[in-house]
Amino acid sequence: MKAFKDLREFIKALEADNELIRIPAKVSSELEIAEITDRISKGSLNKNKALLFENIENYEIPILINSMGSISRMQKALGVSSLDDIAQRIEKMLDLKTIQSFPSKIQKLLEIINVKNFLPINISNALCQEVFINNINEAMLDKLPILKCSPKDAAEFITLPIVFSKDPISGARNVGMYRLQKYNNNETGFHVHPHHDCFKHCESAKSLGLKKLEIAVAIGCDPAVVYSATAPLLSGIDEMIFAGFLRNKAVEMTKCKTINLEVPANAEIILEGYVDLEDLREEGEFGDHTGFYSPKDFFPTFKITAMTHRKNPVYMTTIVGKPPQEDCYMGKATERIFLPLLKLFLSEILDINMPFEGTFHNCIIIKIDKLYAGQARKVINGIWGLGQLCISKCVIVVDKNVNIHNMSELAFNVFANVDPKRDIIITEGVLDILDRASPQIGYGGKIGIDATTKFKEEGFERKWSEEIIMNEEIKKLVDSRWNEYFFDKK
Ligand SMILES: Cc1cc2nc3c(=O)[nH]c(=O)nc-3n(C[C@H](O)[C@H](O)[C@H](O)COP(=O)(O)O)c2cc1C
Ligand SMILES: [Mn+2]
Repeated sequence: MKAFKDLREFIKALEADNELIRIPAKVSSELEIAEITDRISKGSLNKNKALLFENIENYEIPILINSMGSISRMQKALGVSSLDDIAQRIEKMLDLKTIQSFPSKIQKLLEIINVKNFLPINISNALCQEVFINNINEAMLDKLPILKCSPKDAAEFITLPIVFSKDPISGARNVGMYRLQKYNNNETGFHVHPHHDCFKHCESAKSLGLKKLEIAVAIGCDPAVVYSATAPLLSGIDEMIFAGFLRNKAVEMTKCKTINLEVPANAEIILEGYVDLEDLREEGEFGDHTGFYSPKDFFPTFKITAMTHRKNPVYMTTIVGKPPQEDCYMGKATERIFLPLLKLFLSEILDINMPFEGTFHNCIIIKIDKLYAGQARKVINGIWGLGQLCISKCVIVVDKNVNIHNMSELAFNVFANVDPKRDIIITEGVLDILDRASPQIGYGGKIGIDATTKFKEEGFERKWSEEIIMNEEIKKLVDSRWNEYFFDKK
């Protein structure tokens, strides 16, 4: 693939492929843009396109939104013609078939991830520092057309921030995406979930007796960098190396002006500052990607000490609300890209599908090559213990003959194959903190559904009745004569 140098090259590519609409009409960043984008995301006018709002009421900076909000734009963002291409690249590198032992696979994985070519390169004279503001009395956040997405949102939220931090103990970098609620010109909320990596950095800082954790936030980067901040990498793996791997070219970084962190050199906007770990403030409500408002809660405060940006920056953002919206397609990319890594841990998995309606953590459908009794249960329990998948609420496992991307075929198989008394696992454990139904935040009931063929050892003594499948030669015959039956009639 050809790596995009920056967001502007991506915008040009989208425009060249008729994937972007410019909107010169004056619009408000308060709800109006959210409503327009939501309609476009959901296919209004049959035009799900990236939108570039050029004229925002009260602001000079334009807004790019929905730029990765379809499968084709997500593929373009990552420079592939199919999201499975990246999985195949990973699979080939992992050489899963020839390396048999699990430790050697992990060793190989680490080698790949540390490949020299993908290590970020540090440069000076970075474009992201063309303009430098280090006086909090000058406009910083007040310059940015930050969106209010839903009517009951507590304030405006930066929804696509790429947050850089280093573990104060190990020095390892992490890059994650954690929303920022604007409190004023230079302060925001810092909404990082406890199971995410920057939370661990905050905890390391506290354990050293520190009251602050330096962070830098980039807004608007080349899309591989933006996507990498959302990818569920193993803790300790640098997302910028992963971005380098995705774009097949190292990410250029530069030292921040006022803090000890590096940021992507070609970013549109950079916020430099620190999380005040002792200044906890109310954050939320916020209309979340679940389709519901997440309640208020207390989070530490991000205090901005300096801001840098390119001349004429573009503010890249997204809306978060009822699916399908842009984040669904970022999630689909993750589903496809991470499949080979999932297979490292649970090798019987052939494919997975996290339908948009399940907003990722609520429903995961898995197809396996079942060879022995209890294997579906092994996979269900495995998923509940694996990385960010541990928050999955409902896990459904089916046999290898089912197309799990066809919901009708899936439902047919699940309804037909399940004996509710025998095949349902109900347990409790970790859930997404955004789950609206769990009795406690982040903890509650979970369900596993084993819709695979049942074996004797699983208590099924009868013969498993055979599915009706037409002979291939008859299908071919009817295919070839189809027009004769129906269209040659006078
Ligand atoms: C648009 C968008 C918004 C997100 N907002 C948050 C957030 O506010 N807090 C959070 O902890 N995770 C949020 N996430 C999920 C994390 O970015 C994601 O799980 C990432 O892998 C975390 O990286 P980490 O494991 O390095 O912490 C968001 C993801 C997307 C795509
Ligand atoms: Mn991480």
